[in-house]
Amino acid sequence: MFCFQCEQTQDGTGCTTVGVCGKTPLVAGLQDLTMHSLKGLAAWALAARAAGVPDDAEVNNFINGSVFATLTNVNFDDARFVEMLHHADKLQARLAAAVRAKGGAPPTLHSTAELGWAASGLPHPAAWSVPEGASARDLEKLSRKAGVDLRRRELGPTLGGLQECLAYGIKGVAAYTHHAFMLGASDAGQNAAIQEALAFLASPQARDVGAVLDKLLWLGGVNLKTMQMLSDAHASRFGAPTPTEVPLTVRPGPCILVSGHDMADMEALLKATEGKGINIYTHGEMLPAHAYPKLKAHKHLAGHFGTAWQQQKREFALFPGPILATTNCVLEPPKSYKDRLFTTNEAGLGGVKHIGDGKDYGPLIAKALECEGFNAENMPEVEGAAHFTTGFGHQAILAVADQVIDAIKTGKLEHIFLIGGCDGAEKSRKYYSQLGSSLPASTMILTLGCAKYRINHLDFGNLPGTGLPRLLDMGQCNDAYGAIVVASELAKAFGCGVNDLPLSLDLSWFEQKAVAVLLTLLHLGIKNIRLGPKLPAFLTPEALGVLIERYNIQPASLDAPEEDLKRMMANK
Ligand code: FSO
Ligand code: SF4
Repeated sequence: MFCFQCEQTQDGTGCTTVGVCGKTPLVAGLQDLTMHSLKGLAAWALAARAAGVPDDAEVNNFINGSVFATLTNVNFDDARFVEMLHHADKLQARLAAAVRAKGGAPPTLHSTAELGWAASGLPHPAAWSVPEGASARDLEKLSRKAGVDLRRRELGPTLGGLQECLAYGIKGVAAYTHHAFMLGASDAGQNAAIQEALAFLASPQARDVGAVLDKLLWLGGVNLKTMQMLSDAHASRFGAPTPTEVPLTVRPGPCILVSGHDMADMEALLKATEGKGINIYTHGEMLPAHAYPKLKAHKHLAGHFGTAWQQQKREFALFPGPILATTNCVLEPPKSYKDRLFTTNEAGLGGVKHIGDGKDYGPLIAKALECEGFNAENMPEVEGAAHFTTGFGHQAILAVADQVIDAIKTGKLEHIFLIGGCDGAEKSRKYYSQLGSSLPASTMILTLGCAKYRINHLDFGNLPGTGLPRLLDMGQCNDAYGAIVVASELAKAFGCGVNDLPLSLDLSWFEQKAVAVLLTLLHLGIKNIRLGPKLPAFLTPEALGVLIERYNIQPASLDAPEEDLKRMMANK
């Protein structure tokens, strides 16, 4: 296997024997093959659209969901990928028949020589299908011909890495599009754009470094629209988030813990458990659920348990009830809680119960009633803060925009820091806690994503001379659109560009949703972004050089957060 799609990749170069995430070579191969197959399905979907075949909602959602399944820490279940590969073939045959019926043109089946992967034995993805009777192991063997490493060797590390960067950006956009779909929002243009980007990767145009760079920035624009769609979908379905203190204490009684990002599941589970005496707790990225008026109206949405995704093995083991993983980030569970874990949507783990599209939460509820639940003996001691605060979405921040603008004009507010993105297991991520805890009192901090857990237990108080809290949690990584709205509105108020605001972005990335958000920021022309803890392994020094030259992206100064602080305060 070879995979280097996330920040924690082995030795900063690539996972080759087993993933640091726990991904096996079998699953890694099946994921590579899934991506290969989806490039072909996307090419057929484009051909169908061009031929005037009506948009096929099943194809669109299947592509988005299956791409999402290959994102880091989403799905480790080989059987699910084998199913996806077969289903992709079925959908491809259906589209091909529809194109033929309309007299349309099929996708151009470029040779592997034209694509620059001559050593690959696999034909163009639009002409490839699962060989009859192939087992998961057979498919893994085949996948070696479609693997990242082979393509990179043939295309060269810079072009190969940039193509992968585009593939990872697509994974992020597809994930966000799928999240929006689960909330009832979709857009034909967005689906077509994802398919265009996938098909581009199986075209000779992708052999041109300049064309891939252009496509990366274009995809950042596509993601901006996706994130807006997702933000609107959350607000219209659950109401705009409002600032909310979320208890870290627990209530006695049966309990369910919900992780991941999917608020539609949260709402459905709250309804399904209404009046059953079961308390619902959030974990990791689900914390912002407490800020949505329609979700917090359910009195048994009781509080938050634990911290960020990488702590799940320790924290899930301590939770005396079942756990529902709605999306990333899941890890292979130890025995201590495997029988209490349930996945749904694109999340998947071999041997773990999966709640399918029918959304029957019955077995999860039965498990909650059967488990010990919280009682006087196992109530956790909460050390430090008794609550986390969340719910400062762009709507809440813009409601006090006049006060923020006044604080900047009067010098009470010198600088705003956005500390956003992902958390992760590496020790070097303490940089974000060190930076956060050393920020001067005249600064405000916006947080997004699970990176918040590096600092949200600290008491930042209010900005002196104002009633404004210094730490404003804007929500999940899925809510990054809100930060863009706030920055754009402040820039408008000051008649300047976002790069001229007293605002710095210090981003901690981990997986491919973060790649999509980064592309959006580059699309918007945002400069001087700090990125850490490590820079992407898939970008060579040459490719990084282009980003540094154009956007002054800077690696986080892990050993000297105070240096970063000084430079960021000076807008550098
Ligand atoms: Fe973080 Fe990634 Fe969203 Fe995970 S972006 S690491 S738990 O996906 O969730 O903030
Ligand atoms: Fe390694 Fe990350 Fe790929 Fe997992 S997703 S195999 S940790 S690079």
